[in-house]
Amino acid sequence: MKITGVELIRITMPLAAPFATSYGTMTTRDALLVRVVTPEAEGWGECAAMARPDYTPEYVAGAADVLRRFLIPALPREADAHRVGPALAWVKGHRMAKAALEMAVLDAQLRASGESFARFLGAVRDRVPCGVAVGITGSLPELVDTVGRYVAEGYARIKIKIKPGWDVEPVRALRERFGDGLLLQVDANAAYTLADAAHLARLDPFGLLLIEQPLADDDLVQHAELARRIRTPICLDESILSAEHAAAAIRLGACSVVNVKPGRVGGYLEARRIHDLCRAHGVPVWCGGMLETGLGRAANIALAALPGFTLPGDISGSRRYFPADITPPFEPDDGHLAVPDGPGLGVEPLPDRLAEVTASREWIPL
Ligand code: OSB
Ligand code: MG
Repeated sequence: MKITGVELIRITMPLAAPFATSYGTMTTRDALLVRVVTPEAEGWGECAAMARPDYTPEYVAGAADVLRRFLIPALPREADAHRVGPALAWVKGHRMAKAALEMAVLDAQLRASGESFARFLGAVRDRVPCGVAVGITGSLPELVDTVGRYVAEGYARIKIKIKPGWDVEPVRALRERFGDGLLLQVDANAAYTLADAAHLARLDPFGLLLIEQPLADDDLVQHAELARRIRTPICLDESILSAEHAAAAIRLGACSVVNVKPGRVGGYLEARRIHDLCRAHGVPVWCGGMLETGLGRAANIALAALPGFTLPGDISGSRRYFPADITPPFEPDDGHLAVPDGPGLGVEPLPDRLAEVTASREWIPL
């Protein structure tokens, strides 16, 4: 099955509500889609990069550039996802761009063979529990109100974004309103330093599932030290770019939980390796999110159905993100999403909807 060309599609999707983190506020999701074309089938990839290089160094326009300039020309002509990573390994970094290309090749390959992402990856469940990530709000009442609506909708686990000045009090407000039974975790997106250890220990009494990425991306040793000073389990997101990073973090005691984001680690194959490694070490993993469209969401749901994904992920219904998605929306039922079982991703963009949100398209023949 030969790849004849690759299309890069940039889209702009208004978010259902602004999403605020320790590093900034987003109101639209500017994303890059990759369409791989073969005579037998086409495949879709979604690049996790955001418009700005604020969560990780990659950003949409940079990802499009490295794809067109280096990654797509280096792609093996034969559509075989296992060959994509090795062929692109000489390019340093740019994992989100590489992941999007590998995802599109894998989708084309699986659509042609009739196999689903879930089956290919080794899923053991046909539905996954939904968690939801709640941004920093303007006030505590607004936070309690927002979380209350998600709890009423059946979300199994709540994650709130925190930053210095917005940490202990929001957690206290949620525990007071919803009790100790609520599965609650926090995500700092690297906003603290080790000097904040005593302050972060003030979260200990609240019985959080975990604190995600409290310190800087490169601070593995500091995270290990922090883990000795607080009781809340530490989960790493930004720090984990590969299975090697995960192995080092576990060995150092820098984390006891791992957030697996396929884009951040270079693709679904590397994500599965991290899952396998963590499972072998008894380290729970969960599937992170990057405000994906239905394409990335479909693949993430398949990944989250693997046996080591024992915690609910940042996998919410489509409407939590977008008033109108580019695929038919994923709608939770009883707080769960069904794992797609059609060939490949099992979903495709709705052509009219995709056209509405498309900012530019570029065809790159191979
Ligand atoms: O840190 O997990 C993060 C979104 C964009 C970039 C980074 C992160 C997030 C989220 C939202 O927390 C996850 C989601 O629901 O898609
Ligand atoms: Mg995170």
